[in-house]
Amino acid sequence: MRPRRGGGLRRAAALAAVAALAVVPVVVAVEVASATGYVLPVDSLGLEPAAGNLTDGFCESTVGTCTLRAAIEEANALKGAPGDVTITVHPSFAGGVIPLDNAVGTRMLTTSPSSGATVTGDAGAYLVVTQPVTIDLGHRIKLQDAAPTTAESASAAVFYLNGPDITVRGVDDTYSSQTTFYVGPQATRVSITDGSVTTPNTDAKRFLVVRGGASNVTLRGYQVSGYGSLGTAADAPTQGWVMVDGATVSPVMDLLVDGNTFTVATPGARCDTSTAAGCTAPAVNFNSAVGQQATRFTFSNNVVRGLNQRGENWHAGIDMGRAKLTDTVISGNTFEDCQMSGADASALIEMNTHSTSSMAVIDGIRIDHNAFSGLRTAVEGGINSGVIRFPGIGGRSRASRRWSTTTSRPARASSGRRRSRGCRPGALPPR
Ligand SMILES: [Ca+2]
Ligand SMILES: [Ca+2]
Repeated sequence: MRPRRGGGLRRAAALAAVAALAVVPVVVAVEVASATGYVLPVDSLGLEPAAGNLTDGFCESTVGTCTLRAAIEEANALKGAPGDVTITVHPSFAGGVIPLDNAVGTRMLTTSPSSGATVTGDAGAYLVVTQPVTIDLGHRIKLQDAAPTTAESASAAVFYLNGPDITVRGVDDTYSSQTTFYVGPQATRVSITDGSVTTPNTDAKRFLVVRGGASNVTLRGYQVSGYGSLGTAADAPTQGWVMVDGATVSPVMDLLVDGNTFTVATPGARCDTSTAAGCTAPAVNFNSAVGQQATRFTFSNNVVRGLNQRGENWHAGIDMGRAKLTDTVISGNTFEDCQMSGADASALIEMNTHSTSSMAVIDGIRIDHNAFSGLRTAVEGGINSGVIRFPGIGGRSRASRRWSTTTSRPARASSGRRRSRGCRPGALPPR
């Protein structure tokens, strides 16, 4: 039986529907939700575009189903107020995997979103979100490269989020041959939460790209493993987990990465591009070009696990080595079982590079209550690397700086914002 599509009722109609159908529990759940606006319940694993009236709040693709693409196109056309439009998985739909390939017709965006940026691999995007919407796939629908072992078999970003008040949650194991979540320059109040992704190999290049101009972007509650691995630390990187790109002119404002787990698949294995085992990348990387800017970047309550254990390429846990950052907070994180080179390679919290012409410019940073466990160095007595490395002498004249650093986590666990009890030569603004 084809699942019922119960979405898109206006408030009054929704209330009437509740009264009329209250004896059917599943239907009640859908219709009550629609009382706050529109609910667009996906009941298909296709990528057919929307058909018919795009602003009646009724999700309908060219083949009569409600595809995720059709639901997003309807949401974009509705231009609802924040919280008004929700895309869910229909309660009686089994869910599954939406296969992604290189057929251009399956993409909402067929040109690269990378203009003005450095990471240029995304040839478009399968799904483009430009207006307020909550997309909650409830861990039931995934989008995946249909030929994961074939290079560049799905060469577009999966989600291009480029508008206001967009929440995406419950999206597991979603990847193409390029970027999973690409947050564009028009993005504001965008939240990506509550999911888990492990890629089958390194053909999936990046988990998240945040472009300059984006503001109030939150990544929270994700477990991330796999994806591409960088070459040497000095390379201009195009692969990894969270990357800031194209912010050399307009900064990223208020980027919050909180409560996530970034894990190297099979730590200690030789980096195997066919499985992503052992491949390492920074959890957050501002290194796509010199001078990527962010104002109020916060990296808090995350776990970063298993970096550099093989010692092939040395990567920072957070690579700010060539960025320009204002009022940064790195707090409450745990770095587990990571290895440092002991030689002149990346520190776990890196604000330096091998070049004085491109090291970080840091104006206000608080680093506190982070824990480092299972830490190793490859070279006993190595003195040039470290847990935290600040910009060197060559960068000292380039900006005023306010340091605030402690490296121990308090014995008493606490939630919410933690305040440094260590040296705070310059107070940072309240967050
Ligand atoms: Ca419609
Ligand atoms: Ca592939």
